[in-house]
Amino acid sequence: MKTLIQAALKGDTSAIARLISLTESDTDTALVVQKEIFPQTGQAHLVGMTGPAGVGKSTLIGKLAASLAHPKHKVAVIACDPSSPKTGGALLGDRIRMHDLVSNNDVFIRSIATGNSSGGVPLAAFRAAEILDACGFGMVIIETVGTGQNQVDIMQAAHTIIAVSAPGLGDDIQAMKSGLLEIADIHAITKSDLNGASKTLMDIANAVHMRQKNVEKEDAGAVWTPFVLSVSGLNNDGIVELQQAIQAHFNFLGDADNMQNRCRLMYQQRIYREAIDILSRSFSELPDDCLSESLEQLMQRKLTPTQAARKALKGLN
Ligand SMILES: Nc1nc2c(ncn2[C@@H]2O[C@H](COP(=O)(O)OP(=O)(O)OP(=O)(O)O)[C@@H](O)[C@H]2O)c(=O)[nH]1
Ligand SMILES: [Mg+2]
Repeated sequence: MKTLIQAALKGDTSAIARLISLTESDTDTALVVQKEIFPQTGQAHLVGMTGPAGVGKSTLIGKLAASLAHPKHKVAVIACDPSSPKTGGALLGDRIRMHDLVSNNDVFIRSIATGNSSGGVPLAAFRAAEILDACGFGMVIIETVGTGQNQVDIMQAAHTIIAVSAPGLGDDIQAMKSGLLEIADIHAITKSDLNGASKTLMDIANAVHMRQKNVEKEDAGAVWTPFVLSVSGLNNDGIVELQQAIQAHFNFLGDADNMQNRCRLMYQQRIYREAIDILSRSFSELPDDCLSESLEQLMQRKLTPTQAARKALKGLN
């Protein structure tokens, strides 16, 4: 394991890929790896890209990563994929959409199955991002499909959040409806080549403006004003402006303790996620007969379900 970690830290991409696979499925291995690599993390800019399914996230990331990556600033992409890890189909699909990247030595792409994770960003993706950060990637872009509650997940995984919208998805102000307004540092309205793109852009810009007035009233500290940009992954339009917006947000985080505050919030949630993971694993490893006594008592109405659960938790080590 030590040799593998050393190779990964030197930038060997097959060692990095292997390390991510090993930590994806095994918490004990993840812990061994974490102990070695965690002290070297904290250098990468973590960028979250979220938005409805099929909105154009992967296509945009393909263009963005291709224009940002160079030998001294390597870019990694983690696509959180709701499909089964066994099919491999989605990874292939993403690779096709990110075709500009496949032969780019300065870009690393990895798909991670969300499995039955409650949120849009599985724990394995947090761990993969950490490995990539320690292994010298200057930027790690995490793609996730945002649907309601799990949109908040991306806040815990990234410093800068890009919300992607597009015209023609059935709702003019999708961003506002789906809660993206609350979390986005940058709004990218993609498919600017399609009809209706300028209306979607205007709707979102208005919604951001309205929200910003309230935020500024409530918050006495430094306030970030979200960028609202028109882009097209297909035509490569607005990619430079998107790059500049990402850099501007990174600069904002570099000032006045903003980064520290953001990281503290991220790690607070991370501890919570790790704790839930430990608990649910320990619970699933409990032998059946461990619960049988409580189960009988519950059936006879001598124990409530909450009491039974508390008793089971006490039995965990
Ligand atoms: N016209 C147009 N089509 C686009 C653009 N960007 C992406 N598409 C198309 O939209 C479809 C979905 O693109 P993806 O990049 O896979 O979208 P996604 O948000 O990553 O999709 P999921 O990962 O499945 O949620 C594909 O058919 C793309 O070719 C664009 O800028 N203009
Ligand atoms: Mg995608």
